Amino acid sequence: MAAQAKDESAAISSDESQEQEDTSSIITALVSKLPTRQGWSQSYVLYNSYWINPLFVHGILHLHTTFKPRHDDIILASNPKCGTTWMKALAFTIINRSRYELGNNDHPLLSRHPQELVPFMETPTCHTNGDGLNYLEVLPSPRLLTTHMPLSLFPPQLSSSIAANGRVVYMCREPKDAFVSRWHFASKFRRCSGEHSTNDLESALDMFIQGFSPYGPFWDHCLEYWRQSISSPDKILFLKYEDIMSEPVKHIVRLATFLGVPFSVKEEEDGVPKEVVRLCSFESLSGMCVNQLGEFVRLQDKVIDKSDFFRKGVVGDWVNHMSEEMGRKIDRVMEEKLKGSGLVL
Ligand code: PAP
Repeated sequence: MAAQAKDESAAISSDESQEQEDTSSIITALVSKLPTRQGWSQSYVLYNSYWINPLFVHGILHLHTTFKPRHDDIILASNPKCGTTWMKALAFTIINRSRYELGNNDHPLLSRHPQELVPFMETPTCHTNGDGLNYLEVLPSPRLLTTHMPLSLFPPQLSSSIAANGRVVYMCREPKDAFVSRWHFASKFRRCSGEHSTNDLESALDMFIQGFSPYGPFWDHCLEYWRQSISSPDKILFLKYEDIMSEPVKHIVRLATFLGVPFSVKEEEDGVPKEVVRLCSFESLSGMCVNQLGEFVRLQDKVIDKSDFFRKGVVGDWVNHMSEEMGRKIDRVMEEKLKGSGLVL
């Protein structure tokens, strides 16, 4: 009996891996036909009106076919360089505060980079060692998941689940600061071979205002989430990097309430929200050894130092890199694109 069950399970898993390979070949063929453009140290394809690295498009389409949402999933979404690392640390700490007490030496933030604590949903399948979406399935509930996908690219099964009972937190940032942050990050990307290549700031600016940036156009990405947050405020919380910076405790309290784990009166009296803010601050995280040493290999052959997710962490740093006229170029395009939406960035 045991031998028969083993044979059957081997046959099923071989069927499954054949199916996975077939899906993968279909996706690869589809992605190879998309318009391609080089920039930001990588190549991008235009998929559903968004410029996305082809490996991430692969990851997104894979999610469409195999992702199994759970009713209590929490999705942390953002345009790249808008404060994802910060949001990962905050949401993780808030959700797990009864399991991992703040101030304890074994708090996971002390031993793992926030990027590792909360997985990225559209991780290319080439990074999952042939394990498909197992890295998401093994997570305990409620799962905290991050994505840079625009809302319109969410797998339909995830959209239905969110419409029923899910929660999405969207982190937005002033575009000039997000642009400068991305430009620095792209210049840090290097191949395993050590080769560097990046665009100068002026050319990067031209690309950005044409809508060609990673997961861009930047404005369409923000607008999709903004509109949905207005129509379904109980499902989508729209946060701005600058607002959290200026009134962190107020927004952390709001975030905890939205996530379904509000701070009790006692916790507020004991200063727990303040302690969350402190632990997850730029100064605190960037000073930890775990975030200063080591590197991540991304997108097959690109390497990025763990410390590169912590550069300056301030509001308005764009003035140190761009002229006023360059800044006005971004302001003008944002004003035009956001007109009438009620969203001001
Ligand atoms: P990602 O989209 O690749 O995940 P993301 O974390 O969104 O990156 O962006 C990094 C930016 O957030 C950096 O901004 P800067 O280049 O303008 O400095 C980084 O410094 C900033 N950042 C990281 N952690 C924090 C934090 N705890 N508080 C505030 N800003 C932070």
